[in-house]
Amino acid sequence: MARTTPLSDIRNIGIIAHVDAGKTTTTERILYYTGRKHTIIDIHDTKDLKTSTTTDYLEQEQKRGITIQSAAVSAFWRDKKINLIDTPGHVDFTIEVNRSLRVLDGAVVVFDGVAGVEPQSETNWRLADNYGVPRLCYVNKMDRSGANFLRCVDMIKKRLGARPLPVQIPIGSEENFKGMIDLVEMKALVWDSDDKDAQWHILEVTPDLADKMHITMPSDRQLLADVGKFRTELVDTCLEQDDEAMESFLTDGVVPSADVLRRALRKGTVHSAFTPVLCGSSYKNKGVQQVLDAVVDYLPAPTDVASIKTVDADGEPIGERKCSDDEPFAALAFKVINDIYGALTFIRVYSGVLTKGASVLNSTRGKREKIGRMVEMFAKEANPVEEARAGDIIALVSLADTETGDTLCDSANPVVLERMRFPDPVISVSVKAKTKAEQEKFGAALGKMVRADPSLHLETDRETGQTILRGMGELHLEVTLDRMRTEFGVEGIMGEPQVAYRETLTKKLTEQYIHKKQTGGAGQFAEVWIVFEPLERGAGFEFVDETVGGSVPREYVPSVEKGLKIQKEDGVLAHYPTVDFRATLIDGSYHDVDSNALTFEIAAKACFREAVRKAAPILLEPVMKVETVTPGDYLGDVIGDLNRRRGTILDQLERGTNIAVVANVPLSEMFGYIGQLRSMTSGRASYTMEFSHYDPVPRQVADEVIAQVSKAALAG
Ligand SMILES: Nc1nc2c(ncn2[C@@H]2O[C@H](COP(=O)(O)OP(=O)(O)OP(=O)(O)O)[C@@H](O)[C@H]2O)c(=O)[nH]1
Ligand SMILES: [Mg+2]
Repeated sequence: MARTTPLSDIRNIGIIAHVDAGKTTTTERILYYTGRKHTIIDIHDTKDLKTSTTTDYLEQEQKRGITIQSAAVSAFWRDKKINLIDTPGHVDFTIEVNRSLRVLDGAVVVFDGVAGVEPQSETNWRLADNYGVPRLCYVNKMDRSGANFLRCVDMIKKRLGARPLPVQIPIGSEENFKGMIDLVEMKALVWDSDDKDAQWHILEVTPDLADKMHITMPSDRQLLADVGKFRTELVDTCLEQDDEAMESFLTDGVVPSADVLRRALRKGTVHSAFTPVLCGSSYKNKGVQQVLDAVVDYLPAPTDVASIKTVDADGEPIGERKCSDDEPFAALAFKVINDIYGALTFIRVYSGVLTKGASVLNSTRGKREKIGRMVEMFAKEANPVEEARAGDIIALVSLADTETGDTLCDSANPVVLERMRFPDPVISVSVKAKTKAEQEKFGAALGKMVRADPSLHLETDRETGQTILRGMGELHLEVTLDRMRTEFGVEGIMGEPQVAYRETLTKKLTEQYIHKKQTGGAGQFAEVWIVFEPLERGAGFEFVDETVGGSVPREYVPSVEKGLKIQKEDGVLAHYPTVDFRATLIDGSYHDVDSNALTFEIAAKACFREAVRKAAPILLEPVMKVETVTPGDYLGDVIGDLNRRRGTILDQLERGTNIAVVANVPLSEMFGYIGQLRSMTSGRASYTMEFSHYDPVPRQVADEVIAQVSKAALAG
């Protein structure tokens, strides 16, 4: 089979934003205007579960009116194939944005025209920076009371440190939002109805445009009066991208044509020199087709972005794979979904061609995978395909061993693609089946949920034997259990949320340990000398072998490392994992008969316990970055309350008519915050929080935590 869509005609893009900015609403319009869908469903009409938007089809998404998992759809616009992933804005589901951005070539960042840049706009923007994904900005909700385009552009500059470049300016705002001036064509596009099928009129940009459109608000009129200034900024910025156009502009005063401008905008966007900004109101059906035009005109095709890097066993880059059908096959598995019908593994093909029935290598795990059914996903609908080519995003049915982040490749040309990074879960709950009879079914379903979501971790409490589920937030854990009910038909119960504390040491010391046993038959012997030293926050664990002359035989060094790795998970203070330290094996001794892998593992474990107790261990706690948005009247109360929660106020920002208080607060102090906040502000304030970093727990608080853990252990 030959390629049907040329690579240059493909756009793999994501829609990212803070909660409620209008990503799903925009996606619905995109599917409607591209002819993929005949009715538009609005988010607030799905709560009775009788209907759903195409991408928010989970019961939990319909009921709560939020997106929980990313969903892929595809559509054609001006003969270009757009593969689009709608992502969630809620911080608890950041993993979904993370993995989508890893495999996409471009993104549309949606902003609420009233709130502007919100915490999750910032987090997602930084994620896109990390993955080097070129972006467009879309200032949505221009129809809402308080919408302000320029304020949003200014926030993009200041809070995101970006270089926004308006390619449109709005005509009017709030209930008087009429359309926009296209600064590339220098034409006004105006709608005289909110109807989804209303066509826009094209008008000349004349000085009396504001009067003709009955624009009365002074700031809206000023924006239109400044249209020349915005056009100049656009032309000047475009000229930076095109030497030839710059030359003829400077020498002969030739103003670049719209086509020349669009070419320059494409070049600058693809190289992230700037970010074009558009405006509109998806809900009122204004500006969505123009966003589609911009996606086609400015966002990269798979061949426009840097080739994917290949890495060695340590994750260090060693080469690259070009996006081409002629290269050997390589793809990255970025998402695994499990339901009663089996597993679906989403892959992005980076090079080569994959055909049904092929046998490929999972190079991450060194296992072979047989490719059975292949499908192109359209939200929850699966359409069978026979092959997939470079640049495609498809799903494979029922793979045996492939997990999120693994590479699949041609076994004759093995490579490992750059891995994905996952956020660390900071909150945990104990979970169990509602009835004893369902325990096994519950365990199996839980295993599948965890396999599908790398931001969930499962462990067994050593003391109490309880199953502990760790995740990104209370909502994340609640939704996980609720999905087990709807997707696997098994009900669970959840304990009180707990903080995922950690332990570390603060002193460097050298410890010797001799493990020796002489009981009847064969004896046991191993001696180790290990230096333990603290590392900076976030460094994790490092093991170094500095032994010389075979004092610890080479084959037993891995056993020492293994012993330390096991033991560090059970900290000396309160059984939390020990982090941010280095262990250097410097010396030891062995016995020809009595030493083996196990004796060295035992010695290493005991050495760790003895050493860390002496190395001034401390407890670390997750600290959250909290942003509380409140009307000014309650500012004092909100700040006072955050202080009582051991918070450190970092900043106060204007947010429309409200004030956003930004603070670092320990997670343990944030349980039940929403209730307190609501009653303090008569329900008028809201907040978001995300993990920031780990900090030492103050002595007195730490003593309480440790006491509680040993009490629970006794009770358990
Ligand atoms: N006034 C107005 N409301 C809008 C507009 N776009 C979306 N909304 C409303 O904003 C709410 C949130 O919209 P969604 O599309 O679910 O937002 P989202 O960004 O997908 O949200 P999450 O996926 O939960 O992060 C819904 O009630 C929409 O009807 C708009 O242009 N104007
Ligand atoms: Mg959504």
